[in-house]
Amino acid sequence: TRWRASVLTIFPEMFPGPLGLSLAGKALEAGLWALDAVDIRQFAGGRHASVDDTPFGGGPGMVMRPDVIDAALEAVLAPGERAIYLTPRGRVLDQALVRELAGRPKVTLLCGRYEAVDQRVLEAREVEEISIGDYVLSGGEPAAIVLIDAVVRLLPGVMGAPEGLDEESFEAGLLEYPHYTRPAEWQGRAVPEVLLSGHHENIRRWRRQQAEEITRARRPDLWARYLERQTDSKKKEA
Ligand code: 6GU
Repeated sequence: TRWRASVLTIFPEMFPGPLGLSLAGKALEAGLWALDAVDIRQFAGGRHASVDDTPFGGGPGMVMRPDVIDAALEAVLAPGERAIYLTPRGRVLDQALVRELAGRPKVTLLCGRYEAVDQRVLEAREVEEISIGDYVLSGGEPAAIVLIDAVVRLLPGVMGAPEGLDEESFEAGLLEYPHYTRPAEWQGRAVPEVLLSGHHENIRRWRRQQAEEITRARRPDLWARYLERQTDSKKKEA
């Protein structure tokens, strides 16, 4: 096993969920990664003891108790290890962060339910915070599944042949070029000529142009970063 995810949650039944199927599921069965879902309730002390309580200062929702979360983290973290709390307040996940997480031997993901986790345990345990984007989920579990899926597809042996130098993919900082399969004409729509030409250099150039055009039109933010990267690598060559 090259990589492990430990997930702290009050809904351990949500795991592996979709991660048990398809690419991630096959890799899980093959032992290329490992998953444990740990029920936070185990650490609540007593059958009816609760994981959450009302917020000091009033207001809606509930807050996860620091003592319960601390006991759960104490049980799963090796000395010196840190946990990741999934929250819209966190650093927004991108492919660079996914690569970094894939390079670690393990991640411990804390999923909050209710509104929040008591701030003191986040500080005392120096918990990292990661968000999967600017919208609000009802809990961290779907975010944990997204993060794990993004990491697992990068693990050695999971995707089959790695995509060359990833020239035409998101790894290069571009959106995907358009794809086509049979039939060559469908509902009066033809596949672009160049793709039927067998001219691999022209095909590569066409795909790159398409990827650049789509990125420029749809994601000016990615396009600006891509142009910067191109200029940087030209500078290094010189
Ligand atoms: Cl990581 N958690 C929750 N609850 N909502 C989110 C999120 C995480 N990322 C975006 N929205």
